[in-house]
Formats: sequence, C-alpha cells, structure tokens
Amino acid sequence: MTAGGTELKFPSKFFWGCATSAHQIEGGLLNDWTEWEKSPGRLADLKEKQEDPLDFISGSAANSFVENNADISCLKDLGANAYRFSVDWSRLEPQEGQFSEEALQYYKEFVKKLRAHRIEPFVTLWHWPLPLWLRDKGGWENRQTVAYFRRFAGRIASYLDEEVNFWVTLNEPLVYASQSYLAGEWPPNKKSYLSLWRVINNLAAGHRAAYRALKGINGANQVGIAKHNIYFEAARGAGVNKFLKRAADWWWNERFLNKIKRQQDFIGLNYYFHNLVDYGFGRPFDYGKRSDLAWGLYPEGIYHVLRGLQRYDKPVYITENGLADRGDQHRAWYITEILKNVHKAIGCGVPVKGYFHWSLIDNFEWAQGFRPRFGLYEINYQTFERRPRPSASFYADICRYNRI
Ligand code: IFM
Repeated sequence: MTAGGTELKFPSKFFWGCATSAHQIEGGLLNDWTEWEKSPGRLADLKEKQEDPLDFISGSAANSFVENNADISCLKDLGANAYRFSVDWSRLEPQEGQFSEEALQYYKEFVKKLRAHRIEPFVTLWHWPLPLWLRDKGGWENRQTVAYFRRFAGRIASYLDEEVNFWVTLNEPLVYASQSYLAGEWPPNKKSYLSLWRVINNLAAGHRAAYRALKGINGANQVGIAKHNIYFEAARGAGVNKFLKRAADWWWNERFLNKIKRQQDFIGLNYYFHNLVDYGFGRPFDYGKRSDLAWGLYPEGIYHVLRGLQRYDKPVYITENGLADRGDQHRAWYITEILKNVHKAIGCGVPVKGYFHWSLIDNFEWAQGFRPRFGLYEINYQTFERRPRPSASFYADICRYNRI
C-alpha cells in the first residue's frame, strides 16, 4: 500500500527476486581480485589510509559457497520467485581449458535446489573477477578473451541447460572498464584511454559470441546483460546542458547496448544513480536522503532511465537496485518509491518483467570492502548467521502479493 493509500498491482508472472555475485558472497576463491586484495600496493594504500586490511580482503565473504542452503531459506522467507547470482569463472575453469567437474556439479545442484523451491535462476556468467591464467594473458584487453569467454559460456550453458532459462552474460561492462582501465582503482589498475576502448570493444564482442553460443545450445535461452544506466538530468535553461546530457546518455547509457542490440533478448537494468548536468556533470543536488556510501537516493530517476530503454523494444528486468543502509533507515522507503516509478513506467508501456533487489545479504563491496551493508539480511561475519533486517519482511509482502 502506498502512502496515499492506493494499491499498485504489478503484472501477473512478474519476477520478484534478489541479486548477488559470486566474489561478493561465496568465499574461498582464487582470482585476480583475491590476488589484488592482498597485493603489496593495495596493502600499502590501506595502511596509508589507516584501514584494517581484513575489512578489504574478501576471504570467506558471506561463506555462501558453504551456506547456500541458508541463502535459499532467505529467498523462501521473502517469497521470492527468482534469484540472480553469478558463477565464478576461476572456480569453474581454474586452468586454461580445464573445467572443474566439482564446480560444475556444485552449480548444477544449486540451480536444481532453486527450481525445487520454485525460484527461477537468472545466471550471470561474468561479474568481474578473472581466473589467474586469463589475467596473465591480459584479460579483456586481449582479443583472444572473446574466444575464451565463448568457450566458457558454452560449457556452462550446456551443463546447466535443463535448469536455466535466463542468462546474463556480463555485469555492468562500462563500470568495470572505467574503474579498471580509466580510474585505475580496480585491478589491473590502468589509466589508459586506449585500454578502455579495447576492453569495451572486447566485452561487446564477448557478449555477442556468448549470445550465439547460448542460443546454439538452446534457442529458447533468454540472454542479455546487466547494464548500469544513470539518469542524467539537464538543468533547465541552457542548450549546453541538453547537449551534455545527450552526450552522456549516448556514451554511458546507450553505446554499449547499441553495439549488442541484435544479440539480446532482454535488457537487464542496474539502477543506482542520478546525475545533475549543469555546465558539467554531478552538480550539487539536494537529495534529502543518502545511503551509507553517501550516494544520493533518487528513485524518480529509474522512471526516466526505463523510458530511455523503450527504444530497444525488449522486455526489461531490473537486475539490480538497492542501497548501502546498515541501520535499515531508508531501505523500505527506497524500495517503495522505486517501485512506484517502475509501476509508472509500466503504465507508459515499458515492458518491465521483474525486479531484483541488491542485495539478498550483506556482501563484499569490492574496493570498499565489507563496511557497506546492502543486504535485506544482515550477515554476522563471525558466525555467518543471516538475520533479516526489518525491510526484509516489508519486501516479502511485496513479493507475496505482487503489489505495493
Ligand atoms: O555491489 C555492486 C555490484 O557488484 C554491481 N552493481 C552495484 C553494486 C553496488 O555497488
């Protein structure tokens, strides 16, 4: 029920779920990120900032590789009918061309368990970390990685084919490329426009190759990416702001999707940010509420971003949306306001078919480590107990009754 007392119903067969990724929750991994987290350069950087390295080393994470039944119980308690999670490339193909039967079996059993609980798996094939052998070959800077990714996608999809219908090949390719190859903040810490350009092109080619592999295995597979789009809002009054907004929309929101537009069955949208354009980007704006990461909470933005996706004429799944909010002060409010705007977009003809909250449980937030708490369920990192925050039961009502 919204504040005004009106009930907003969502379309039938709507997917209500949560999203996570392997590196952020599984624990016990060995990949380019786990190596970087413990590298001398990274440790020196943390020392300088007087940070405890243990807060920034993924280690056992939420121990989900062991505790996956506990995660499924959380999903059950929420009444979720879908779960987006990722498989980890380094676990599945620890050596070049050698796939781990044990890891394949593990993920197969996991998706079977989800299905037994009537939870539709949305499998992300790549959510950022790389196996060490592939890092040593230059990762996504190397054109050969397109072929490695096609082989990886084909192998996993033929193994899980009977249980999985929805595949997300890549998570937020532009976020990865710009953090790792332009800002230099994530491994491999480069700052090069040429590398950025190459990586984006290779990621797009990787998606197209994986798309063809997945469709070749089963034409009914539904394949897309999870795209991080931002609402760029032009301040009123100046043509230059409209021009800058258009340029940003093209570069950040549209260009990658345009590159793969013939190879996607749906669009996955990850929505987190609004950006005011006023003779420059990210101009001061009074958000009223902010997350623990000081991200301005702007739920209206998702409506505009969804309208922008209408041009692609494809089903849309909101593959991520959420906030770091340890004290659970804003989460229920934010979910409600986001969903009001999603409902409004549906009313305007945007074919939104599902919503995945980021995140099911607290997890390892990349370079920001364990402090930001995105979970509907709080993790006790000593015992790995999962405990619902109050907003979990709020979201459960939405999942159960298909309405706000
Ligand atoms: O935790 C990340 C996730 O891995 C990708 N999308 C944004 C989330 C919050 O920063």
